[in-house]
Amino acid sequence: MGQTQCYKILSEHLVSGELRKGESISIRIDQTLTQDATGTMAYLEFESLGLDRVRNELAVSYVDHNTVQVGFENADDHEYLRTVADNKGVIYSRAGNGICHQVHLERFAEPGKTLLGSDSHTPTAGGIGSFAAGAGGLDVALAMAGVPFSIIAPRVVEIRLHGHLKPFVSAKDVILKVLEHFGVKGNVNTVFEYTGEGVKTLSVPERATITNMGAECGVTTSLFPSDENTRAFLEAQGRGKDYIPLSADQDAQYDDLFEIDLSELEPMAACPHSPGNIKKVSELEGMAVNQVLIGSCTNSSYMDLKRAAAILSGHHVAPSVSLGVAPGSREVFLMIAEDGTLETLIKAGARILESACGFCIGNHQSPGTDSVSLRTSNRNFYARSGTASANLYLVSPETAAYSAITGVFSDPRKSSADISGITMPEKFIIDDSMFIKPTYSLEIKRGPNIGNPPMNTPLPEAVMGHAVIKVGDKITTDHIMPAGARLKYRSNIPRYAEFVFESVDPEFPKRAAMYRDKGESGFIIAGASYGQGSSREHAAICPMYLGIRAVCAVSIERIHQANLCNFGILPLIFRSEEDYSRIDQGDELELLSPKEALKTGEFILRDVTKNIDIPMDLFASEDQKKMLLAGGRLNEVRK
Ligand code: MIC
Ligand code: SF4
Repeated sequence: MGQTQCYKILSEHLVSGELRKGESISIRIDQTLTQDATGTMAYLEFESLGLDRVRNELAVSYVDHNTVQVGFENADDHEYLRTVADNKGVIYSRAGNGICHQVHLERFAEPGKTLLGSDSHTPTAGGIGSFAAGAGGLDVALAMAGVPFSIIAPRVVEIRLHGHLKPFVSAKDVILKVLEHFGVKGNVNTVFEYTGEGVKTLSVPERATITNMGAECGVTTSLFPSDENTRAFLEAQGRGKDYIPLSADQDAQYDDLFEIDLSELEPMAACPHSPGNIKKVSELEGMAVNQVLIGSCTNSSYMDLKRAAAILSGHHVAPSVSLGVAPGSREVFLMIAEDGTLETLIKAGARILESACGFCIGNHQSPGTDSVSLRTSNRNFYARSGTASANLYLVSPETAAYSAITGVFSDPRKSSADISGITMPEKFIIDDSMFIKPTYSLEIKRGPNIGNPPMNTPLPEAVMGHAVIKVGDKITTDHIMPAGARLKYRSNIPRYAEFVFESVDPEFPKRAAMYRDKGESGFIIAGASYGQGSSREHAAICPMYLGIRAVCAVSIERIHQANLCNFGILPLIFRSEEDYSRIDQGDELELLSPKEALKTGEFILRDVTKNIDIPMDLFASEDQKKMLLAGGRLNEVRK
């Protein structure tokens, strides 16, 4: 039987386990990437392993998230990252060089390699045929130490593309269609593999838009084959030597099939407050728009900006709209500066933003009260933009640009612009001067805001306490640990912990700390798909710091489940979903014989207040069970 592309790469990298769907396996990681917001903790954790240098093939540290620098904290973080990278053998991509995923795709990602990144959008590199997954910082720190990465051998879903996109319909509309079909939950331990004739019509950056936002479905990664378009892209990047052809065998067997006729697609939008809440742009036409932002790791490539500029050319942004454009990388910035695209954007009234995550993570450009913001990014979670009452719609650069001119939600197919002549360049401007190669000579500098990674205590004999909070379905890591204005505390856990669940229940940290200080173990009660979204391990570390020992949920997303285990928090699942509604916030709870239960994975949660026993399951590998017993992975590896 033929192999899928996914299993070809996995079998090349298999270190332990049997490569069979559903089995726990570990794989060798070739490349790692970190970004500054998760990176400081990842390098602090790496330092605590006591190794003199990284052991994997390539490690890159990007600075792209915290570049606003209000106060000294971000600048200190950058200096720590620069010095620790030099000291430990990591390439440092300076602030200004661009967004990690876009830059990695341009300069480092390779077909057939494995890549682990401390950011959930690491699968962007799947657009070039790399098996690229997001993980918590500690998992990436361990991969840098040469420790294999554990995953569940995934089910592989074939997404077969036919036809070709019509003008003004774009790669973003493809992934929005995928999101409409698969939704944002229920796709754990799954890989999307794109096949079919339609694949050939998409360039590598277009493919990367699609694999980038596959993260919103919760899949482990998404993959495109490596073909002639991949070769052309790598050659245009001066990296022709990195090309290898790679695709699934003709007779590969998949677990599911979803077919898309690209020719029939139309512009789509993800509506508030979920990337899975999909409508056609034609259904939203006429709605007044206040803000349009083009950029982020999803849609900030050279071609994205060229197409947006072609639509804007000769027009001016509507008086009611603020238009911002953030090129995804310095390479893109140089390209648009050289060919006049930048001038077109400026003349159209665009505010040119730094080549960084910026608006996407709510760092700046928070929209006005109750306003409508159209963005080309990948997440429109509640309050992520910094304005809880705003309504965010995720759209293609074409829809964004055209709506910026009209001032209302508009179908870009009505634009009179000629975009037919816009094609991929044969050569990109290559300038690697913002990467700093390690010299192994600098002393590591830590500013006053940078603490040590906190450790948990081993699993106690009795886990007793209260349901400190009860939340509903689809709680994202943005709900748990806000970014935006709070990002600068990423290296300072006690301070950052003051903002856990800020947009849901601002009293949570005080309440949790009060129970913790009485010696109790805290419980979080949650609905389905708890912890979806980002890879930020702070969503486990900060609750841990506040005394949380167990999350009892209807379901938990993959990266967050791993982060909880890494920090000694039990990720427990209701055996019967209805039991979720039997527990109330404030109930007194106890896990019966937790150490014994850990062995079997079958727990009994006693609700002392209601006098009921609730069966819970722990779905964890043997390694994860050991971590949970030890109170987290750091306790284990430092033994
Ligand atoms: C995100 O898009 O949510 C982030 C910010 O890039 C996160 C990482 C983080 O929280 O630092 C992610 O996607 O993993
Ligand atoms: Fe940055 Fe946004 Fe991409 Fe996250 S999703 S890496 S914040 S651009």
